[in-house]
Amino acid sequence: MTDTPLISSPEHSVEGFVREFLRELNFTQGTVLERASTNDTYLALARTVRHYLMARWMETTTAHYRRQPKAVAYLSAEFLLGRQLDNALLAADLEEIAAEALASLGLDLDVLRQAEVEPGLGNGGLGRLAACFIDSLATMSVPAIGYGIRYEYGIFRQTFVDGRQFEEPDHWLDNGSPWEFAHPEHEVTVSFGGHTEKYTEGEGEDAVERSRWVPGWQVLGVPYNYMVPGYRNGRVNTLRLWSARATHAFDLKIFNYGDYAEAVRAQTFAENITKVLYPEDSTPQGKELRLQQQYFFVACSLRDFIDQLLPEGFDLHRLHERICFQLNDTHPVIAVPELMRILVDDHGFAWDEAWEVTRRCFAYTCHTLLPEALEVWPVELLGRLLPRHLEIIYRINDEFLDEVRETFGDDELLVRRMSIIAEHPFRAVRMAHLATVAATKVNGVAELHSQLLRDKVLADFANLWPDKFTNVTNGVTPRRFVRLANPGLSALVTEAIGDGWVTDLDRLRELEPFADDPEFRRRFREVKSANKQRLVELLERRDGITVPTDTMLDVMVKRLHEYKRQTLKILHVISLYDRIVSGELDVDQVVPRTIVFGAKAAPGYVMAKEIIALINHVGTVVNAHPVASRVLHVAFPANYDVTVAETLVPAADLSEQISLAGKEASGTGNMKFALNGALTIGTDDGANVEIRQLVGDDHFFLFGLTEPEAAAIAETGYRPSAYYEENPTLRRALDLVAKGEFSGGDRSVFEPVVSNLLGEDRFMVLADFQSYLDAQDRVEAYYRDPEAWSRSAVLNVARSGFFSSDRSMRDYLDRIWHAEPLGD
Ligand code: GPQ
Repeated sequence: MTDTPLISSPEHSVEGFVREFLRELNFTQGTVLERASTNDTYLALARTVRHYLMARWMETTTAHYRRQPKAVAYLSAEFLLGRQLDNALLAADLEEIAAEALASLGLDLDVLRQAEVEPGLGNGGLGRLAACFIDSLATMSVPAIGYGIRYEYGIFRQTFVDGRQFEEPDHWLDNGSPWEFAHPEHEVTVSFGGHTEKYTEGEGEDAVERSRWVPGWQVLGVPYNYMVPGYRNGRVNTLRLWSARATHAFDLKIFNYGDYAEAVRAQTFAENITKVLYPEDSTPQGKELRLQQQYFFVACSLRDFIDQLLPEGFDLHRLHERICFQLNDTHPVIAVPELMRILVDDHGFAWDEAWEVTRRCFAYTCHTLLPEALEVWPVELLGRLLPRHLEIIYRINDEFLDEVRETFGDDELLVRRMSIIAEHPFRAVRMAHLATVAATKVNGVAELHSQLLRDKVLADFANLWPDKFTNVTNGVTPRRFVRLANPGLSALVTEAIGDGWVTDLDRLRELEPFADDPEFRRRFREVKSANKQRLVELLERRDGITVPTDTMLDVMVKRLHEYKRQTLKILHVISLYDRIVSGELDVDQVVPRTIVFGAKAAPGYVMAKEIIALINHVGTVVNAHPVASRVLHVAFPANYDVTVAETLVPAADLSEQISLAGKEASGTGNMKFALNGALTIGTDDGANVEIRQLVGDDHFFLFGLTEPEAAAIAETGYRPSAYYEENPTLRRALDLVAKGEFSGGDRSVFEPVVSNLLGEDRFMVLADFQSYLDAQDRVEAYYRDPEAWSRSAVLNVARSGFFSSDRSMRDYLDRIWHAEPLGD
């Protein structure tokens, strides 16, 4: 088969760009420059940029079809992409051309940038990680496809009313979505419900008992393709997100009965599946619709890969030679029984043959250590929605438990612990166990996390299959989070060591000598200060928040979760306030700081929402206090998202990474801050451990219990009130909250927060309080010496190259996928 020749890309010049842009504005957007709205011009601009990438996209896709290399399919319920325009301009090397072209038409690229609504198709770290990974895979020319869900509503928009969080729907598609390509002609059918039936295949001696699924209802999955451009390497990979529609047959039948309204209702029912992203991060809710979402996207994706991307007649016994399905946490794990079903029921494989193939096609990444974050599905629900899959899971479990008994003897306690099926408090499928049994490899996302998975969370499995377990420390893409987010630092670094670092971040090491160069440090500080100025302007414009310029910028941005301990940070602020107001601290001796929070809470997570309210109320009081506000300022812009992060991270001096040791799997914000020259104050947790090892103890503010210490305290019985009783500073801070200092004298408002800390304090905030305050004192002292501070900051940049997601991808390729970049 020969391919039709491709229309060549528009001319890579200002004139070429102008021509293409005007064509788009006139012929696609249907307007003229003089009457175009900002959204019209943004859409025309986006489509123009798209055209430059189109030929590369088609060529990459064609190369994959032709050469049939081993590929990676990254299955993830979340891809938190962030804005697309800048990344596409960067990849296509069009930044300057576009700016000039637009300027020649009297348009400002900066203004058009702001018109883009980011696709918020993820909750936080896990979804953003997926977006970084597909960026790196494209940049490294690895044959890879991302598969996920095209939610009509992404993560909710957060607003504050009287300091309390309210949620509003995220209408991200309202103004048009120029980065996606719908392909209804490639729709696939997904089944649900119904029952299974036994039947006999063959006769006499050859007869085999088989089971088949008789589904109860079906929906269609329509693929939407997104470009994933590699950085200036001529490659554009694909992200394929699925959207649910009612089946035509279903419609027709009901329409023919004359029940028009019922037919439309059925349509809505089907389309509900991809309507909204579940906003719980690390705390699954076990909702039926969520299981529908999971099966829906996974079934679409497997069908797509097997039926569309493999050549006709491909021998599925060799499927593992062509693909590794990477399971991003347990959300896509229902893919395991689905592949078994496809092989056994649709392709007539014997069970053992099918299992042999299946267990070589999957790898599983676990992203948590919290027991409540491990997904389980009630057997009743799974059996009702996916009866055939439940049968398959039971059989996988039976054979697995036989293996356990063979290896360890009849240890029924062990068997019960390891079983894929939990019996208490209700019968349920443990998705992490299913994933671990099926996967070729299981990985954690930072050294400490992988160690704790082996030693604690999945210890029985690691005993059985020690070689199955491995680590891949997370990473972040340097394109978005340094090159684009921090143009000042990028220019400075490039001037010093050339621009090779953008795709080879280890090269940042070459900056080390510059840390000792006073002129370089001065320019580094200049960049930091300009970045702060940008942030100040953003907060003013976006939120109407006024913050001082040129103070120490102390930032804690991440989902609101008790284990992440935003309460510890706010107790520090309260304590500073208290000591300033009481005169214990001389206000003129305090280093002025601006403390910025950004955090969304899951809408049903009551305590997290109380903590948000507390932060906002403390902020109001501190910012209004005539003395305290001279040195302290608290800002909590609502609706923290990727776009805000891109301005906030480069401006930060101090990065707060203060989870209780042993609770944060990795963190990725920590990496972004270090790469942008913030110093970390952090516990010995997640990837903080590796950051500290790399940047050096002298350039990192460590505090708090270690994981073994915290575990030992939990073992012997933790008594938070003891810390309260023994530590007057802590007592005063908590008493201020309790007596209503931040709630207009009303003692009831934050009573739940205070009593939780004093009574339970599951994440040992009080135990780490003094150690945290001491570390903050060290921060303050160090910050007074700008030369020392900026030297450390430069060394943080120079030594954080390891945290590129390109390195993460190399590790996955070597240790897990055994796939390779596609050469020219
Ligand atoms: N993470 Cl289980 C999420 O963002 N959502 C989740 O549902 C789970 C984990 C995070 C995790 O908390 C961070 O420590 C990691 O850095 C991040 O995943 C990416 O691995």
